[in-house]
Amino acid sequence: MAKKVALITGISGQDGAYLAEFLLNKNYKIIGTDRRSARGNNWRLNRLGILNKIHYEEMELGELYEIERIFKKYDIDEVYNLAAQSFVATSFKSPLNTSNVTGLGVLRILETIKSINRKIKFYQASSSEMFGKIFDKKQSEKTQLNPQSPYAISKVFGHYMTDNYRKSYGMYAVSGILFNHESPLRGEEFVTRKIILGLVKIINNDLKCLELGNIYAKRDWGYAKEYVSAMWKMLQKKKPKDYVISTGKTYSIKYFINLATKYLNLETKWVGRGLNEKLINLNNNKTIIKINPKLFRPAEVNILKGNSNLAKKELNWHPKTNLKMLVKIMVDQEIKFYKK
Ligand code: NDP
Ligand code: GDR
Repeated sequence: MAKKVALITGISGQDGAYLAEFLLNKNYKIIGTDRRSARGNNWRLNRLGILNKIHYEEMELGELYEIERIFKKYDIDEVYNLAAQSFVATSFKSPLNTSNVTGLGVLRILETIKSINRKIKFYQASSSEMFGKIFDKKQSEKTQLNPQSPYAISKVFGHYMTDNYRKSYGMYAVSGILFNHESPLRGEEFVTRKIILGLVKIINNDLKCLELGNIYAKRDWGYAKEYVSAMWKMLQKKKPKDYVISTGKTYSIKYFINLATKYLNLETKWVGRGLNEKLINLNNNKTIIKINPKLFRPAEVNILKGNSNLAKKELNWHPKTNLKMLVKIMVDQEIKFYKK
C-alpha cells in the first residue's frame, strides 16, 4: 500500500517535531515546511533523530504562491497547520505580522485546498487562548470565545474560517483547541522552559537572577508528546469535528517554579509582595527570581482550565502526564543537553 502523505507546516517547532515523529511511526511520508531556505532551526528534529526522514520544503505562510507550489508538487492526504507566530507577547508588538501569518495564513491554505483538491484533510492548531477572559469555569468546545491578544484574535479567525470551509464546501477541516502543552522541546521564550532553563543556568553560575512577569497566571499544562496524537486522531474520524485537548487541571506559574526548585533540590523561600516578590536561594541568600513589570502583558489571560470530555469519549484520548512528571521530564533533559 502506498504511504499516506502528511504535510506539516511549522515542522521546526515543538509540535511539528513530535507530530513528525508520531506520523513516521505510523509509516507516513512527511513533507515538513518552514520559512527558511537555510536549515538553521532543526535542533528539535535532530534531537529526535528524524531530521533525515523529512522531505523539507520552504513555505512562508504569508505567500499564497508558495503554498500553492507545495500542494501542486505533492499528492497530499493530510495537512497539519502548526505554523504560526505563536508567542502571545510578540503578538502585541507585531499585531500585523501575527494576523497575517497566524490568521490569514490559515485562509491561504484553506483556499488552496478548496481550489486544488477538496479531499485533502485539514487540521488547524487552534488554541485555548481563544477563550481569553473565560465565560465557563472549565472551557469546552461549547464555551464562548473571548480573545485577549492579537495572537488569540488571529487564532479565532483561523478557527472560524476552518469551521466555515467545513460547512460551506464539505471539506474535512477541523480545529483542535489545545491547551498549553510543554516539553523539553519547548521554545525558550515560553514560561515553563524559561523557568527550567533559567534555574539550570543559575545552578551552573551562568545566570544570577531570572526575571518573570505575572507569576499568578494559571494554566492547564500538558505534555506535548501526548497532545500530537490527538491531532492525528481528529483526522481519522468519519465526521469532522473540533475537540478540546487539555488535562483539566490548572496551576499558577509560581506553583510550577516551586515544583521545579524542589526537583532541582534548591532550598528556596519567597519573600516580599507584588512587584517586590522574590525567590531567595537559602544556601547563599541570593535572589534567583524577581519580577520585571515589563514582562507583564497589556492584556492578560488569568486562568485557563479545559474540559476534554468529548475527546476522551470520541477520540479515546487521555492525558497521562501530570505536572510533577512533566517538570521531571523537562528538568532531566535540560540538564542532559545543557551546553551540548
Ligand atoms: P512553535 O512556536 O514551537 O512553532 C511554530 C512554527 O511556526 C515554527 O516552525 C516556525 O518556524 C513556524 N513559523 C512561524 N512563522 C512562520 C511563517 N511566517 N511562515 C511559515 N512558518 C512560520 O509552536 P508550537 O509547536 O508550540 O505550536 C504549534 C502550533 O500550535 C502553533 O500554531 C501554536 O500557535 C499552536 N498552539 C500551541 C500550543 C502550545 O501550548 N504549544 C497550544 C495551542 C496552540 P521558525 O522555526 O522559522 O520560527
Ligand atoms: P501562553 O504561554 O501565553 O499561555 O501561550 P507562555 O508560556 O508564554 O505564558 C504563560 C503565562 O505565563 C505568564 N508569564 C510569562 N510568560 C512568559 N513567556 N515569560 C515570562 O517571563 C512570564 N512571566 C509570567 C504569562 O503572562 C502567561 O500568563 C502558549 C503558546 O504556546 C501559544 O501559542 C498557545 O496558543 C497557548 O500557550 C495555549
